[in-house]
Amino acid sequence: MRIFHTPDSGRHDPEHYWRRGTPIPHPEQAARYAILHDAARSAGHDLVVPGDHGLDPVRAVHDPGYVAFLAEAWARRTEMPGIGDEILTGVFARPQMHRKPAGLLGLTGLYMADTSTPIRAGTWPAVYGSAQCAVAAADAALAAGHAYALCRPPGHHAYAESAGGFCFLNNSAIAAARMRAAAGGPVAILDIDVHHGNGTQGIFYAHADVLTVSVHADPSDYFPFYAGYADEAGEGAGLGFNRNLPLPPGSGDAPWLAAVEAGLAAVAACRPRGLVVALGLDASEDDPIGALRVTRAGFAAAAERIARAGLPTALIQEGGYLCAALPENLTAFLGAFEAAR
Ligand code: SP5
Ligand code: ZN
Repeated sequence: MRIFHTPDSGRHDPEHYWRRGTPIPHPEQAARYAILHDAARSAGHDLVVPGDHGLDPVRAVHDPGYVAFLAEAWARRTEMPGIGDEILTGVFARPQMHRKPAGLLGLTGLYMADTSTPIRAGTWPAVYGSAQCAVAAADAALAAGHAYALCRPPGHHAYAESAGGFCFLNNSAIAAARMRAAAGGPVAILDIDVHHGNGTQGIFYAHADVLTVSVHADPSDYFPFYAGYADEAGEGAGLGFNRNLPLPPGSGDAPWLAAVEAGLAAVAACRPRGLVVALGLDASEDDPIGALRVTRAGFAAAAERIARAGLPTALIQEGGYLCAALPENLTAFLGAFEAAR
């Protein structure tokens, strides 16, 4: 498997995450990059640092003001008196109140959905490099059938104009838009991260040419809480082109694979030119913040079914947190995918 990665992924190093009033180690740690990279290399995959395609593929899905904020925030940090190692806010714009202010603190609350996305010295290079991996994987999937982007930080909770859920730029959406433009026709995204792909859904909600399908733990009492329900089907021209398949917490391989198969049936019905898989590995039974009980064999079975769809496929890394099973689940997925092609 051709794998796109960049050492810049290690430069975003959030330390803490506020959980119920207490700072705990941030789950989306820089070590994820090294662990996934080393596992892929040991398994014999072909690791490549992508070329630079600039910001045009990013601006194809993200608001230019938001992209400029991410790119420039660290250089503007002296606007926040007393700023420490990271830019973060405790004040947030609500939907009823979203004027764009001039200052950095107000902008941070406009462009962030929660406190999980601190901007530190190396955040932008990591975020930018992660998006470039997604672009390269989309191109390679169309040229050579399939590719994997080791994206870190992840992307699927990022909307066109907001960060959240450890995500800044929506790598899966960027890959899908890139494929749609290059292939000149509809594409599909199948998101199997344990969390609903709310940012991806939001970006394409009114679009008929990107089918978005997400298999995830029921958001009734789980992140991202405010989206991911089965009755969200798209709007306007996009009505019928969003599909949510929430599962009860604790669901294991059988219901999860049945949902993946239902998702693949929806993908096949729209006859896309390409497929993006938002490949979170946090549905694992061993994941520290997961809510489902998918085994390594379950991930391999999903990979086999996805490969058999026979579409040009860009696999985009999303969540999946530090545990012994994390690298094993990646190599099981990639190995089973290749074996089934
Ligand atoms: C890309 C992705 O998977 N984002 C997930 C965002 C989840 N946000 C809620 C995290 C709750 C963290 N709880 C930490 C408990 C550690 N024992
Ligand atoms: Zn996740």
